[in-house]
Amino acid sequence: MDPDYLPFHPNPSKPAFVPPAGSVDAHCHVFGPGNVFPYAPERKYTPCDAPKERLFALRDYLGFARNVIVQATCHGNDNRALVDALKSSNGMARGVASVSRDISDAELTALHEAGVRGTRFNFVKRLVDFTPREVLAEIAGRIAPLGWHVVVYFEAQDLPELWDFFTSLPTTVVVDHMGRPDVGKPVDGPEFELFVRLMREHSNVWSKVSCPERLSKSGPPGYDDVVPFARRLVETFPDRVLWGTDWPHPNMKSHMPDDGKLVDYLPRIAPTAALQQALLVDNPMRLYWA
Ligand code: 0GY
Repeated sequence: MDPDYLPFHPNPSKPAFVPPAGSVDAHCHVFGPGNVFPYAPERKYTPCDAPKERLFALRDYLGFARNVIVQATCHGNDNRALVDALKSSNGMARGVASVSRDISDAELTALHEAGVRGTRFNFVKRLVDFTPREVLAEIAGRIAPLGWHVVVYFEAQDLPELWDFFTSLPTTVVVDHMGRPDVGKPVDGPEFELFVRLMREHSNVWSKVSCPERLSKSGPPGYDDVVPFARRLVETFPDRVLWGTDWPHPNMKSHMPDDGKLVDYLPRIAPTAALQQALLVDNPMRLYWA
């Protein structure tokens, strides 16, 4: 583990908010353990081990039923830890993998059978080396016939340059963490308006309204400055939003969130029972378990 890397919260609080029955934590990771599933040589950080058993225990403790486990960059295109977790989940987890252009059809089929339903393209420069757009377009063309979607992770200032690529993708496109807006800027200012426009004009674009702990400048426990951004998306696009804990919170340098408090943030961004049901149950079930 990197010396400045914070481990996940050892004993999160029990949330006061009770998620609706069948809720899905639609953005979380498994890391290692490194002695079984080694970290990728090209990784930009070395995390703490965050094995499947801990993830499934947290799911139960927080009142969730299912997980969507997202391949993180520290495992590169080696999806073995992810596949192992999916196969151990009794069908209660689906996955988003990272794949390279030279993956075979048989390997894609094996990932699908394990429960993978998407691939992730990461554009955050501190996390990955550059991959040419034509390579990503080729991968998107390969996974589309499987009914998979593409998850994209980028920072708000890069959206103008990425717009044409995103809008050319032939699949559903799921944006991680609202496209990482600068929440010091107005929620109705030009930067976030561009992201809202992407969703308004392209009905295949979804957003995770996750990670207040990464975006907030006001900080825990309330992450108050992120609430208007997430709530705007939940209320404007109730059928195309997802939420996840982001456990074990890789690369959090300022503080490590209490996962129970993250769950208590949910009714502030999805204030009605109908919005909570869509965000936590109906939307992820449609995308990952249909
Ligand atoms: C997240 C966020 C981060 C890391 C990764 O794949 C990754 O390594 O996504 C981050 O550092 O912001 O969603 O896990």
